[in-house]
Parts: sequence; structure tokens; C-alpha cells
Amino acid sequence: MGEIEKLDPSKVTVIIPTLNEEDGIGEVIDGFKELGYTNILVIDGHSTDRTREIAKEKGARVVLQSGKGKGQAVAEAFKMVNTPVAVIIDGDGTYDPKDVTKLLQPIERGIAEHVIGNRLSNFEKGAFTRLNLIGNKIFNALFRFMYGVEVHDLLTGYRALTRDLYKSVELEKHGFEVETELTVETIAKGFRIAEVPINYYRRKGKANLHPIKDGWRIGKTIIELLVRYNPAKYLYFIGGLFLLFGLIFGVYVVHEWFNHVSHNLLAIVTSILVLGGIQFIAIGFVMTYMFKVMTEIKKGLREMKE
Ligand SMILES: Nc1nc2c(ncn2[C@@H]2O[C@H](COP(=O)(O)OP(=O)(O)OP(=O)(O)O)[C@@H](O)[C@H]2O)c(=O)[nH]1
Ligand SMILES: [Mg+2]
Repeated sequence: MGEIEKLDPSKVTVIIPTLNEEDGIGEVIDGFKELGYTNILVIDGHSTDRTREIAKEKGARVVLQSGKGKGQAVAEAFKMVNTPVAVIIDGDGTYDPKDVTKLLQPIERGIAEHVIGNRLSNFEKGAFTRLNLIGNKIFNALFRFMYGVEVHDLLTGYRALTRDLYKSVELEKHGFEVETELTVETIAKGFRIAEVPINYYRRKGKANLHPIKDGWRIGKTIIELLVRYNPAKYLYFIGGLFLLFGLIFGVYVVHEWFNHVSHNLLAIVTSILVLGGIQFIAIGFVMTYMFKVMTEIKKGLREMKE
């Protein structure tokens, strides 16, 4: 990371995905301009209000996304920018442009390639609905449990990423799953995440997120992407289930056998469950090891390229 020390605003591109954010977009752009950031890319999802017009007036570069959804917009924006760092922020005025200095610090210090702004310690009343807050907590807990990474605000929309990272992430999800996917891609590729506390305010304008529909998709994504991150965990789970049932049947069969009753079929099933379970877990171990080595190799190759 020799290239990055104290980051000059010219080394940063601010990416703002928008869909009908005429009430918020102006102040977000102004906020960054006041701080000296001039590379501002608004990637718009075919807003039907004055969003694009306002963004252009304020001097941002405005691009219409080619597909649909926030995820697709962010992926497209990553292809278009090339500064050492990209910052992503929502266009609805819920985040404070001034917090960008906090967001950049871990990158400047060389301790992370992906910094996420944690909204949960300091948010304005009404910024989260109760459902959103509960949903958030559940997803974060699920994520920590499954991935073993200490993330407390997985779904935040305010992030900073280094070029190495934003150029190498593969984003396949098109909607609000993008935050989850970015985080999984980061750890799966061996990059480091840091979390900094930021402010969070009530949104300007109407919501785009549907808590139930999008919540369901986000939850599914967390589970689905485990395959990409560490497929062995699935094998442990299946192996564990096999062993558990094997054990239950086994105890029963043996117990009955002592009472002079034989259950031949169940005895066979028990053996299959136990042997199968052990095999799943053993393969899981091998896969975990392979995965670790692959991550190290990818990291090493990247460092060599620098
Ligand atoms: N380009 C593009 N941007 C989108 C799309 N959907 C949402 N956005 C933008 O992505 C950002 C985050 O979306 P929000 O609707 O604020 O989602 P959220 O912050 O999780 O939910 P709220 O609590 O309702 O604000 C906003 O700036 C949206 O305008 C889309 O389909 N295309
Ligand atoms: Mg928002």
C-alpha cells in the first residue's frame, strides 16, 4: 500500500447510486465539494424525478446505469472509476459527507482495504424503523456466526474501498444484496475490513427498500455466499447432522440388541450415517485447508504485483 498515505481528495472517487433522490442528492454532492472532493460519480437507476438534473447542476458526473438495482449500479461504477480509493454513499442524505475522513483513516494507515461506516452506535431517532433495526441486528449476528468476522453493520451504505479491492470484487447480485456481497468478497479474497462509527440520519424522500422482500433476499444472500467464502461449512453442517442421527439410531440399536432384539436394517442405516458423516467432515477439513491456501496465494500474488 506504499502508494497511499495521507489521501488527497483527488485520489478518491465518490460513487453515489441514486434512484429518485431529488430531495437528498444536492446536499450530498455539496457536502463533498465543500471538503474538496471533485470526483463525484452519480450512477442513476433511471430516476423519474429531477435527480440527474440536480446532480449535473451541482457538477457531478452523471451516468445512467445499464441495468437495474443498486448492486448492478455499484458494479458498473467500479468499472468506470480508477482512483486509488472509491467511496460509496447513498444519495438520500442519511450519511454525513464529513465522516469520509474517518472512513479513509484505516486505509491511510494501511490497516484495511475496505472500511465500513457503522451506523448503529450513533443514529438519529427515526433513522431506522424498528423493523429495520431488528432486521439489521439479526443479519449481523447471522453473518458473524457464519463467517466468523466481527462485523456490526454489514448493511451500511457508506464505505471506502481501495482500488485493488474494488477492481477485483465480482458482484453478481443486482439489488440491495450488494453490501453483503461486497463484504463476503472482501474476506473471501483475503482483504481486510475495518469498521468506524459514523452518524446516521433520517432519509430525505421516499424509501426504495422493501423491508420484507429485500430483507428476505439479503438473508438468502448471507447463506448462499457461504459457498463462495467457505464451502466446507456446509459439509460440516451436513456431516454433523449425519453423525447426530447416526448416534441416536446407534444408541437405540445397541440398546435393543442388549435386550435381545436385532434391527438389521436400522443397523445398516446407522453405519451409513456415521461413516458418511465422518467423510463429509473430513472432506470439509481438506476444503478448508485448500481454501486457506488459495486465499494466501491470491494475497501473495497481489502483493507481488504491487
Ligand atoms: N442506481 C441505482 N440506485 C439505487 C437503486 N435502488 C436504490 N438506489 C440508491 O441506493 C441508495 C440506497 O438505497 P436506499 O433506498 O436508501 O436503501 P436503504 O438506505 O437501505 O434504505 P432506507 O432506510 O429506505 O434509506 C440510495 O441512494 C438509492 O437511491 C437502483 O435500482 N439503481
Ligand atoms: Mg438510505
